[in-house]
Amino acid sequence: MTTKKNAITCESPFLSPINPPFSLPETPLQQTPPFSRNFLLRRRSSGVSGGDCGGEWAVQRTESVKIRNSSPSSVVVDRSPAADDRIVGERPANLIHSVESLPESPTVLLENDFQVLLVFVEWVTCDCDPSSSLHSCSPSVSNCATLTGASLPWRGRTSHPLDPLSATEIKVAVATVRAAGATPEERDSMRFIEVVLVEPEKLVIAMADAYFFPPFQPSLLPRVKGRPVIPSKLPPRQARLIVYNKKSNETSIWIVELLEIHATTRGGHHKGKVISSKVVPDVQPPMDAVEYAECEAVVKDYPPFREAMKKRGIDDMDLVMVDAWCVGYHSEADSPSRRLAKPLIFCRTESDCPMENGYARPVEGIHVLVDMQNMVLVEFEDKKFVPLPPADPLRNYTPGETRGGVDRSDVKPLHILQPEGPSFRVKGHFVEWQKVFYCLFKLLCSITLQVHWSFRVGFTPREGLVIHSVAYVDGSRGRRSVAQRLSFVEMVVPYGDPNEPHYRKNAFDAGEDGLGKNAHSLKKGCDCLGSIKYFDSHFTNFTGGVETIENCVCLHEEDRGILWKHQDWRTGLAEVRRSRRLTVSFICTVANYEYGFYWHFYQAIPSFDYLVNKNAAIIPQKWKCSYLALDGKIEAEVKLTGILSVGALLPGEVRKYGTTIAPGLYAPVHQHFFVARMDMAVDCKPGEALNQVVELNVKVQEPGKDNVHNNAFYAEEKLLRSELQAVRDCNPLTARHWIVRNTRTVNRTGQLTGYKLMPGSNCLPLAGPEAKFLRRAAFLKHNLWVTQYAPNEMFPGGEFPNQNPRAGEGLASWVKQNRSLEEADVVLWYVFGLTHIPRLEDWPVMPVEHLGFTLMPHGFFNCSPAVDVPPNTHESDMKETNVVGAKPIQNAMIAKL
Ligand SMILES: [Cu+2]
Repeated sequence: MTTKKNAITCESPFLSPINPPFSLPETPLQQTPPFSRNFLLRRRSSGVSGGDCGGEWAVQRTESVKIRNSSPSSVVVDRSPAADDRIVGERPANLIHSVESLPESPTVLLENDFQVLLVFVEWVTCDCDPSSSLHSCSPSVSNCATLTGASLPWRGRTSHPLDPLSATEIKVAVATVRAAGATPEERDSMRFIEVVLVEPEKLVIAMADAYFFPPFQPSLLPRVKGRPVIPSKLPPRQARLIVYNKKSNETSIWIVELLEIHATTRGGHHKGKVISSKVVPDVQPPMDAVEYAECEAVVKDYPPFREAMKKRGIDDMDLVMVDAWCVGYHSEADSPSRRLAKPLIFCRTESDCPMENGYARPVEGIHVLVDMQNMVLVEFEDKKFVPLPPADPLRNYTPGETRGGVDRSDVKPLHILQPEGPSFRVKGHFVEWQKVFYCLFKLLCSITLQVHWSFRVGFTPREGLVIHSVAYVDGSRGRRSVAQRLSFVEMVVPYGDPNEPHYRKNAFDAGEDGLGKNAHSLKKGCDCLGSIKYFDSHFTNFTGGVETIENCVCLHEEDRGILWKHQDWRTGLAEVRRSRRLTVSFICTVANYEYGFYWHFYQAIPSFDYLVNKNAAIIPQKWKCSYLALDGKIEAEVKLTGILSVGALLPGEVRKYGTTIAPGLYAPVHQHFFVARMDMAVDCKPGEALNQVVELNVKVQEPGKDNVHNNAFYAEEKLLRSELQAVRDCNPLTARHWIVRNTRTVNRTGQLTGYKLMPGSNCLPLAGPEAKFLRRAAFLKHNLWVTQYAPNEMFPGGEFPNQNPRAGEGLASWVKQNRSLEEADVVLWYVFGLTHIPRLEDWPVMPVEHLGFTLMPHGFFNCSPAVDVPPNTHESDMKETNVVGAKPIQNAMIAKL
C-alpha cells in the first residue's frame, strides 16, 4: 500500500454542479486498492453577497470520482463533472435535524471498484444589512478543511441490501438448500414455494445508503458517542426459502447466506451457506401455478367427472377449465394435514378460440376435492344437475368479438410525448424524481439545493411491488424520511351467497397465491404510456428453476390534470398550474380477476423559510422547471378489473345474493379487501423511533353561550397511545383521519410535522362475525391497526393463511401485547375495501374500479408546497391550442364595471 499527497483547491466557498470548485490530479495514481490518499481542500477567501441573511449554514458537498483503467498496479481517476451540494443545517442548531447529527469532517469513501466519493461539510455565515435589501454572506471558515490519511476501505458490493434477489442468487439459494437435503428422497421431494431476500436491519440499510451506494447519504449514519459509525463492509445478503416437501407434506423455512465472490471484478459469483432451517408445523404454504395445472389435468382425467360433463352435453375436455381454489378453513376436514383444493369448473363453447371467455359458462352441481400433495381426486359427487348457461353472445372482449362484432373506429390517436425523456433517474433499483436545483443566492447563484422524492423499488412473490426508503429531499432540510417500507400485504375477496360453491369463495390472493407471483409483463402503449422504465422480477418456480417476468414493474410520469387554479373576478386574469405524478405499479392476474397496484408520488418544493425570510422571493425567478406536480402526496391506488366470478342459475331462478347479468348467469355480491402495510418513519433518522399516531374527528359544538348561532364545529385530536387503542374504523361523518407525527420535529408554527392517512371510500365485512373466513381474516374487522415495528410481523393473517386452523392469527393477536405507541417506530395497517354489487356494465370485462387512500403531508411543509409552481410554458403543449397564458377574458367582471 502506498500513500500519496494530492492537493485539491476550492475555487468557491460554494460548490456548483456547473462549475465544480476543485480538481483532482489527472495523473494516474500508482496505487493498488485499498489505498490511502491525503487531500487538501483550500477555500477561496472571497465572500458571497445576495440572498438571505442572518444565520450560519452548513453546506454538505459530495463529489464522486470515477476510477478507470483499474489494474493491480495503477488506478486512473476521472473526476465526475457533477457535484451534489445541499444545506444540511443551521447553526445554532435551533431547528430540526441540526448539523450536529452530521459528520463534520471531510470523509473519503469508496463505493466499489470504480468510484470514490468525497463528502464534507463547510460553514457559511450570512449577515443582515438593515440598510440594504441585499445581504452579505461569506464563509465563516477561511481555512482549509484538511483530510489526512483517510483510508479507502475496499467494498466490492454490487447489490444494495434491499435489491430483490437476482436470478443468480435465487439459483444459488435453491441449490444450497437442495444440497442440504438429508437424503436423495428428501431432495427429490423439495418444492420451492418462494425464495425472497431477508431484508436486513434498518441500520444496515442506513449504512448502505450512507457509504456504499449512490447518492451516498452520510447523514443517515448511525452514531455512537457522537461519532458516526463507519462500517468497513456490509453483512452478506441472505435468502429466505419456503420449501414444501411433497412427500412428507411438511413445510420448512430455510435461511441461506449468499456469499459474493469476485463480485465486481469478475462478473459476480456466489456461493450459499445454510444458516438455519426449521419445519413449521400445521401449515400449508401458498399454491403454485404448476400445482394448478396438474390439478386441472387430474380432474379432467377422472372418469366420473367426464361422465358428469357428458351429462351436461360436454364431450370435449379441451373446452373445460378447472380453476383450483384453495379450500380455506371451514372445519377440521380442511386442516393442513392435507393439502387441498376445491376447483371451480367452467366450460368454453369453442375449442379453437383461446381468447373465448370461458368464465361465462360456470359448471355447477359437481363437488370435487383434490389432494394437491398426492395430486389425486379424493372426493367427487355429481350432486345436482344444473344445466350449463346458454352461450352468452356478449361474453367476449377481444377485437371484433365484442357486441355487434365491429369495434368503434372513431378513436383518434392520443400521444404522450416526452421528447426530452422522463424527469426521473434510476440507478439499479434506486429512483430519484425531479432532482430540481434551486439557486439559493439570487445574484451569484452559487449554491444549489435539491428537492426530489427518492425511494427503492423492491418486489416479492407475495406482495409484489415493495417501496423502500421513501424520503423527500427537502432543500435545506436535506433528506426527510417519510416511510421505511410500503406494500400491499394481503387481499381477501369474500362472497355473499350462502349457496354452493360461493360460500366457500373467500380468496386470500396474497397469502394463498401471491400477488407478485401472479404478476405479468406489461406492454408499452397499453399498460403504460410515455417514457417508461421497467423492472424485471425473478422468482423460483415450483421445482426450483428461476423464472423471470420481464417488464414486471412500470415506472413513469403521468399528467394529473390541474394542480390549482384561480381567476380574479375583477380582472379576468387567471393562474393555473398543471399537476404531475410519478407512478410505480404492477398488475397481477389471479384466475378471473385483475388487480393493478399503484403508488403515485406527487412532487413538492422545499421548506423555503429555512433558507429565506418570508419576503425574499428569490426562488421563482431562478426556476427553470415547468409544470411540476407539487403537493407532496403519496397515493396508493388499486385498480380492479377482469372478469366477474359468476354462477349458473336454474331456468327461471332469481337469486337475491347477486345480479343476473345474462340468461342463466349470475354474479354474486362480494367484497374486495386490501391491506396496505406502511412502516412509517416521518422525519426519523435511522435508529430513531420517534413517531406517534393521532386520530382526528370533527366535533359539533354544543349549543349554548359559546355557540349562540349553532354553527360551530371543530377538529379534535386524540393520541392513540397503545396498540389496542389504535384499532379503529373509518367514519366519514366525522371526517376521521389519522396523522403520523414525529414527536420531536416541529414546523414553523411549532406543531409537530406529520403525514396524514386520508381514507378513501371504505367498508367493513358484511359477513356475520362468526363467518368462517373471518377466523383467518380477523384483521378485516377494522380499518386501521397500528403496531410497534417488529421485523417478523409482516402479514396480517400470519405467514400461512392457507387452510389456517388458528383463529385470529396475525394482527389481531399481535395487538394484544398492547405495546406503547406514544413514541415508537410505528407500522400502519390500513384495511380498505369495496362492496361489489355487480352491474350488467361489469360484463364481460369489468371497467376499472378505483380504490385507495392518500398519505398527505400535514404540517410537514410550512405552507402550501404547490403555491410557487411556475406556469407551463412548454411550447409543444401550447401549440395548436387557444391557450395563451394569463390573458384577460372577455366576460370578466371588470368589463361590466
Ligand atoms: Cu368485484
